[in-house]
Amino acid sequence: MSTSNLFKMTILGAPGSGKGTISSRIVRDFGLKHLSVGDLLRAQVMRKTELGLLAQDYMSSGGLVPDNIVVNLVCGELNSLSDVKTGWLLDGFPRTKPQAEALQLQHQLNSVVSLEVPHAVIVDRIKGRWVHLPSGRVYNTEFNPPQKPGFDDETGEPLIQRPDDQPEAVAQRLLNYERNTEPLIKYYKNLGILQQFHGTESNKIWPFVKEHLATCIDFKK
Ligand code: G5P
Ligand code: MG
Repeated sequence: MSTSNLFKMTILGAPGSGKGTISSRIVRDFGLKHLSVGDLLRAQVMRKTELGLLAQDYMSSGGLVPDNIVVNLVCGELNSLSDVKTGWLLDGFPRTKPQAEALQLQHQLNSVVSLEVPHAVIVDRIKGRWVHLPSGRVYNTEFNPPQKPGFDDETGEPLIQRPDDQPEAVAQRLLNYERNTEPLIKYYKNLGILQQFHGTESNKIWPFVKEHLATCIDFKK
């Protein structure tokens, strides 16, 4: 299939707004290929690649990795995708207007979903987050706890808390989001492809996201 027939979307939202949680449901119900930029970066950090060593300090302090590095990483991944049948879903990219413009030059998105969750709700959630680093699977001690506390359901491997989930880094990440989000939202509003979903619980937001995507993803492909 030529890439122009693929459904191309991104999910935006503050740190902890539920991008990963909603993405896993989109993958389950619509079969899109999921690319989480945070997961891609964490994999590079874990493997101690040149890019990982460069990104590490920005990430652990809650800062943004420079645009050119992230754009090259994402566009490289998108251009090397194979066996994608329906389309792809970016999670956490773009985060700045220059990233959005660089993406637009190579790939025109069909839909941009933005999760609008109050920051006070987010701060509480992040305290209880545990992740399985190799797969990116995310748990929460209250919302979706693992079957055995501290261990991944599928592999039985230990879960960790992300270094950037420390309160100071979370505050920095939320601040960055505030700073960058307005021009980004405006950019996609002007393109006419933005859909915003407000709420405090992923389970209540999800049916609306699903309904929206069902109207725009062509299952006949
Ligand atoms: P990431 O990894 O993309 P963030 O900060 O954008 O990190 P994050 O933290 O991964 O986003 P999320 O995916 O939006 O959050 O949220 P989630 O993991 O699904 O949910 C958060 C927690 O809440 C989980 O424990 C989940 O189980 C729980 N939860 C979900 N819904 C509910 C609910 O309804 N109720 C309750 N109680 N709990 C719920 O990026 C990391 C870093 O990488 C760099 C940056 O340094 C960034 O900080 N980076 C980039 N840098 C530059 N440009 C880019 N484009 C970059 N992308 C990443
Ligand atoms: Mg995430």
